[in-house]
Amino acid sequence: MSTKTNKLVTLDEYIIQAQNRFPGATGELSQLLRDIGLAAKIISREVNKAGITNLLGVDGSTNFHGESVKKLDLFADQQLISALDRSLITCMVISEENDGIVRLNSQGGKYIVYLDPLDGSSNIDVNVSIGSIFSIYVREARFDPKLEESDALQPGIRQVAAGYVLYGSSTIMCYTTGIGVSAFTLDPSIGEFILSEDKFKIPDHGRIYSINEGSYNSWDLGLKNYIKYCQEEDDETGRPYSARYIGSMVADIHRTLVKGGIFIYPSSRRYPNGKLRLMYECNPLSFIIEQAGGIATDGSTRIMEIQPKAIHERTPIYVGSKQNVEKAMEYLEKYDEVSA
Ligand code: AHM
Ligand code: MG
Repeated sequence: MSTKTNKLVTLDEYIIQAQNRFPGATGELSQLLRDIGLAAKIISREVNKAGITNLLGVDGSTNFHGESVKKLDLFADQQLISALDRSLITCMVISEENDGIVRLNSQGGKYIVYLDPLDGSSNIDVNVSIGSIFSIYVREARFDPKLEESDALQPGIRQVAAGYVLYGSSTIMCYTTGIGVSAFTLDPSIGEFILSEDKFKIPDHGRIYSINEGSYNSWDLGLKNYIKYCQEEDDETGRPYSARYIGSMVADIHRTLVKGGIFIYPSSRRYPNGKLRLMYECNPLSFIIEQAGGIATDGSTRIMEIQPKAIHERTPIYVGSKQNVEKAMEYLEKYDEVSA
């Protein structure tokens, strides 16, 4: 259940009110969140008119992961990075679209920001929801002039804020600074994000499972049996559960947050370490889900406690409502023992 609000509060007002609750706050994190909010509005505008302005489709190049780059991916990347560069409080950005770290003009800036500028980009051409994801850390060696990639290799529990923007039937920005989750819906008529949910809570149990079942044959036995469990009939737990899979992690996580259930991207033959990226997909969305009362694990370790070794590393993920994820873990453990 979430708390509905009646009073109209904009994202900027909300961020400033939240900052005022902490007398020592410098306002830098608030500024950073407002910068992301502004970039999100610009990206949302382009997403909505992409078909008209010919931003749909590939730009002809491939990014360093070997994936074809969509024009909107590049646009979103540029918008977010230049918004963060403008206010001179972020020293570096790590983005799915860039191989190494991106050093910004303020090398002494306090924050390190991870970005997936446009997640789910294979859905762009078919007019299905896509999203942007961000994850924010403080640079620990702040006064060391040498900015290194290793400065960014911090576990998810050190995130000071994280969130996503979902470009769906409406544009929603959802973020946490570690004291609950708030969501804002963009009102295009006034160009403002308006607070729509405060203290977002994920249901403890949901009746939806979300996974790409095309890889079924290469899953571990525990996962195969858990999915079979989801499909069995049982009135008490409301099974069979419904299967829903959009193929945009932001959209699948947003639905999971609202309706409950479980989202899984496991390891498979094609993706032995899972497909999704630890630092700019799994950590930020796990932070949101945990702050809403849910769980996120790689199958044995809490996602946010994984010590990263590389900025673009991947991880399997099981995330969502507490009861659903716990049940999935029971199956993984049970069949792990059997095969041991
Ligand atoms: P992307 O960042 O290149 O768009 O890839 C990530 C996306 C996620 O949004 C989504 O959960 C996943 O890839 C879907 O992958 P698949 O098509 O293998 O199910
Ligand atoms: Mg992505």
